Amino acid sequence: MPSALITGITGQDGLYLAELLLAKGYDVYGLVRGQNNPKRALVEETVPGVRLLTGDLGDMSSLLRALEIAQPDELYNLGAISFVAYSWENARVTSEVTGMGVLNLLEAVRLFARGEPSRIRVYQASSSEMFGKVQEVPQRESTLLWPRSPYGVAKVFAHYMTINYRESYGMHASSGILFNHESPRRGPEFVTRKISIAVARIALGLQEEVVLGNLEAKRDWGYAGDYVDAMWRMLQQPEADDYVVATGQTHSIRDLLDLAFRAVDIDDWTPYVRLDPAFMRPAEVDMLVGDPSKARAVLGWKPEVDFQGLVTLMVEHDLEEQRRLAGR
Ligand code: NAP
Ligand code: F7E
Repeated sequence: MPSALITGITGQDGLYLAELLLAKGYDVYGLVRGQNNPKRALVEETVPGVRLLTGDLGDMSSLLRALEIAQPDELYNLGAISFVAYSWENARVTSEVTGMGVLNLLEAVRLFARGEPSRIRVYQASSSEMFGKVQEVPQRESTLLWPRSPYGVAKVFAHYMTINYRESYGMHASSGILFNHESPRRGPEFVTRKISIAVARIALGLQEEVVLGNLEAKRDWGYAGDYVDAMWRMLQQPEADDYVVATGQTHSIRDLLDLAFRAVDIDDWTPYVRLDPAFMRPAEVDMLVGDPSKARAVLGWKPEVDFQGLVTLMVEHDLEEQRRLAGR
């Protein structure tokens, strides 16, 4: 039975990936940080087959200990400070976790693998935020990186460090350059889930408006359940490599609002949306759209859920959840 270790198990992707690997018969270990992490219970409830280990990307000895216990064939590094807006206010800690944390992990694998560096296959969660001020449309693996936030800069560092460990030590380390992917498990700070929760609550009469920032930005949004499958496929390849994972379609926040409100039969959302500059970013990534043709050709991967399906899925989930929370 292959063994896999997932960092970031308490996050959106960690849960979907754990479900996928358990269904494939893996022994799955998950790294949880903190002495009393409130999300631990959610992981235990959602994926009870996962064995949880304590550790932090900032603490290399905890990573070495996790490797010792899990003896993984595959290591998925999903752990990060991942909220772009937060990264300006907390640039140093974002750089330490999202950037230097990856160096800690690669170094831990190199030391642990003792002269056999390709024995553990490594996945690094790179991001479309690395393209930032885009130099090419659509963005592909070879597009010049131009990050626009401390988060994006930290991800670029981690991305090139992953490539460097592959080239320097022969590690089987792959980077998935994933474009935005969402789900009912998305944190409520991200715009898709903020909107799906607000729309559900507005439809149920529990909330009057949603307060947002820039409605013009465009993202290539896919479904997280589809994207974790691409991560697994990358680690099944004989050679490690980097892949863009995206739908190839882009939509604005306005398009997202259209679909989300339409899902609760509201055609004109303008009375329910207020703009506040507090949600604008010091530098914006205006337009992202990925070219996933390499992932399709080499990995045989393609997304199953389209944008409309994704938004409907999220709003329907939040209608049910908000009804339950309101005791209806
Ligand atoms: P997420 O929900 O924010 O999860 C992030 C995970 O990282 C959480 O489990 C968090 O644990 C963990 N973490 C934070 N600080 C840590 C530390 N010091 N040591 C160990 N773990 C730590 O993110 P996601 O959406 O699942 O994304 C997974 C990965 O893909 C992240 O690296 C993200 O940057 C990247 N990514 C995401 C997207 C996307 O659209 N979702 C796109 C491209 C790349 P706590 O629960 O303890 O905070
Ligand atoms: O913002 C705009 C905001 O926070 C999307 C992370 O998973 O994907 C994610 O990063 C857009 C931006 O995600 C609000 O200005 C408007 O243009 O949902 P988001 P993100 O920044 O794209 C990438 C690929 C990652 O790697 C990251 O880890 O929406 N926007 N009004 C807003 N955004 C938020 N959060 N809140 C608003 O009120």
